[in-house]
Amino acid sequence: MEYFKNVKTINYEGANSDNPLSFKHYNPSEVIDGKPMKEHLRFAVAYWHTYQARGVDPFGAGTAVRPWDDISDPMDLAKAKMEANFELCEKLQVPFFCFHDRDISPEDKTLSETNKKLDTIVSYAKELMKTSGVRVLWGTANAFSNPRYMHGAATSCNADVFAFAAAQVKKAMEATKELGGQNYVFWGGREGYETLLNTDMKLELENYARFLQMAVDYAKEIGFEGQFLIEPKPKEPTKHQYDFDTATVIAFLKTYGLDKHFKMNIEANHATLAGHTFQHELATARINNMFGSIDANQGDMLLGWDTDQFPTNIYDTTLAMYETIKAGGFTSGGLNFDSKPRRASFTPEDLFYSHIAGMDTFAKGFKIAHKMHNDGKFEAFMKNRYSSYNSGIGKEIVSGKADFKALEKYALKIDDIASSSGNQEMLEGLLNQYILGGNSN
Ligand code: XUL
Ligand code: CO
Repeated sequence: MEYFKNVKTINYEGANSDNPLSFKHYNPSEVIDGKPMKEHLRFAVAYWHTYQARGVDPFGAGTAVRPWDDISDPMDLAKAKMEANFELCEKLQVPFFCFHDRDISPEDKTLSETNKKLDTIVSYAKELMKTSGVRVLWGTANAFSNPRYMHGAATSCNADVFAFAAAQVKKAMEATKELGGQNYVFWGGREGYETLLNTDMKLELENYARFLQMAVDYAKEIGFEGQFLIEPKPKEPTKHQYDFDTATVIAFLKTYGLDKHFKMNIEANHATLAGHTFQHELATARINNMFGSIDANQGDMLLGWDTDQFPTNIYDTTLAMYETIKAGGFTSGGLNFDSKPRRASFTPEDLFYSHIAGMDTFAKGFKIAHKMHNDGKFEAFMKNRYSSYNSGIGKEIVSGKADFKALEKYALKIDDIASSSGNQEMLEGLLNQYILGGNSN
């Protein structure tokens, strides 16, 4: 059955096309640096926003109109959504999707019943993969929606909840492996606290580390070779999330000897909630060799929560792709649209318009970033800015030869320190030249 009857395959029609159901910048087969764009960008659809979200907000009911609205049996509905998923991904030429266990299959009364249902849907998805090229970028477990997780999952005060979460993650890892998932994501749903008056932060963090170690051990046991990713977020749903930002997560992983098993899944809106730019979070992951994958979206600078809007800001996508290229590009990771159309964009077609806008913004950002990187102007500026470390006293500092006494001896002889300008506005103008077009573009 065809779910999105009003939409045919979305094709590249060029920057001047009037057809809203076409790509203006994303040309999947265009080869850049020896690789087609689809392999550089590795787009993915997020199951939860695309098929589960109804547009509910604290002031009103869902508004979404979806082709599966008349199906009431939970398993028929789950199957219909899986069919719709393959159709949407194929029509959008998106090669991957990402899912939580509870997105693709409903929860039942007991864990064993729930697991049986998940097995049925996983088999069905595998069946659909036989005739489709669409694959899984990553899977994860939803260990935050059910009321049992009110105090957290791995960081719950209740050991039974820890055990239940472990069982759920074990099963979600098996499902991800079964579906050929290239990564497995840990986003710390409710791993955090509301008040330190009732929270043993030390025990909770230690338990979280124990939990992740068990996941590492189990992956080895079952031969799951996908990359483990942690997705930082500073707040929401809890007041303080333990995986606050990339630097915090790296420190945590290093403290517990887990760092070699994980990379980062950086989400733009989580970065800005943490008071960082998207670029900052990506750069922090990159310089620590922990760049993994991206949850592509954008927040609203005037709102303090995770609005998960489709990314349409060309400056942000350009700088994100610049960091991605500097990190060597995606290996197992990709660009997952952890984004949802606004509540008033309620039609099935809006699912396509919104993905097209996001894909085009990233495709254009990638092309601009690729040119910036190839031209090397920013890199050359930066290299020159730090050139005092290439010789003389600078070289002695970075090679570890200099100590405080040697530096004092040197400093006592300095009469005048020559500074050079950081030229920030010149560089921002150059970035504009790349983005807006001009001699360099
Ligand atoms: C929540 C969020 C999650 C993760 C997966 O803010 O981003 O959807 O991406 O659990
Ligand atoms: Co996310």
